[in-house]
Amino acid sequence: MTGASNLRINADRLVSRLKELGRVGALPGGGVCRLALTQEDQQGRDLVVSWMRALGLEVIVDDIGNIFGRRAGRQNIEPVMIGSHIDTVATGGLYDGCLGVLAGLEIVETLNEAGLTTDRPIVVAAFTNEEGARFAPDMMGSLVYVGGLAVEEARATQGIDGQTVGDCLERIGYGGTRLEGAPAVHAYLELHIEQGPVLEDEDLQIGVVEGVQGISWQEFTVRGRSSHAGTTPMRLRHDAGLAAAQIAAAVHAIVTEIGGAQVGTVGSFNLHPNLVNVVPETARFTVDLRNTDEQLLQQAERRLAERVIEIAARVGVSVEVRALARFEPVEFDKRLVAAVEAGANRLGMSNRRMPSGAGHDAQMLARICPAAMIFVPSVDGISHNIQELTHPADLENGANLLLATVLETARSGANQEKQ
Ligand code: HGY
Ligand code: MN
Ligand code: MN
Repeated sequence: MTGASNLRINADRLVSRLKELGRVGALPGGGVCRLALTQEDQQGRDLVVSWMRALGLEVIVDDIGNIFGRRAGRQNIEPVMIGSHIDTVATGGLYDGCLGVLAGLEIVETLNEAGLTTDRPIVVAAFTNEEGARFAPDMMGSLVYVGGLAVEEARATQGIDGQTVGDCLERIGYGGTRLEGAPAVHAYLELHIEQGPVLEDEDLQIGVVEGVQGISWQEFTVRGRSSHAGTTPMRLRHDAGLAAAQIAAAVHAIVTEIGGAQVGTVGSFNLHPNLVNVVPETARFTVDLRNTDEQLLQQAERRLAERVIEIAARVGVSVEVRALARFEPVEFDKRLVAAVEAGANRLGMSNRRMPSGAGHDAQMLARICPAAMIFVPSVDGISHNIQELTHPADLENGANLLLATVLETARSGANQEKQ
């Protein structure tokens, strides 16, 4: 394809779409709350679908609400998919997930303007409930898409507010339809903000992501006995709050002892009846453990289970554990990772190979096709925070590298040989 290698995206247009989408669910003090399958998510979905239609894409919604915008290729063969998500956590930013989807739309618009048709079709995907903050597990939509979770089970999932995925999908009008046959994707590419400090610390423009670390999400319910905070001697208490706090401290101790890439987070923590003068009857909290090494992640889970038994016996409470998500580490396709790296070098973008600390839809697509990711720097390394920021120049670099990689990957076999 002549001229394709000089093609560049329109950065102002990309930034303006990110800002426009960011106004859906905007929080008064800045940042975005567009939890999966809420009214705000519906508005965000409607906006993205309207952009897809305006770009001439064929829009398809599957039965877990995944949205696909398809641009025909010269040949009707397996497409190159560009994807991510547009749902956010409750204190989210403009870029997490949205950058990947809107960069896909920007690439389509750039190709439309240039009158370029790729050999392979191009599909831009916005997967349902990547965050998992309202409905566990995370990456739910892409996990269903690749056959890792039955759609019926996913739609029956109850969220933290008691509503089910299925009811919410129908309510927002994205119940979609079951796609015929198994998904056929030639390759999957995802542009995402790093959400960590590495690229900024090393003053690098691009992260060439080699894979995603393992994730273990568990919910603990501690049952004790509520009693009067003033009259109940310490020796007679069954304090669910005390046990939960000791388990949370044990998470930190275990993670510190394992060290290396191990991380652990107690992110949600609720007591009942949660009153100043009542010894807590129940405590419900979550533990997020992650490691690039599956054996060490299992070791962290095992050690935590042992500590829970000890603490429960000592405090005189019972503890129930529910698995919310469990994904082993994933390695991306070596050839596609090398293509991303070669593209960054060709475009003169400083880069390094690295793992992803966060979960992404790409780790699910890797189950059915070659997948790879491109990271761009996060200012102060923060995300899942209303201060989340990535500079326009970095957004532009990431989208241009994504464009170059898509153009290369969307060549059919014959043309690739001509390369
Ligand atoms: O939790 C994660 O890593 C992602 O944001 N869902
Ligand atoms: Mn994300
Ligand atoms: Mn996220």
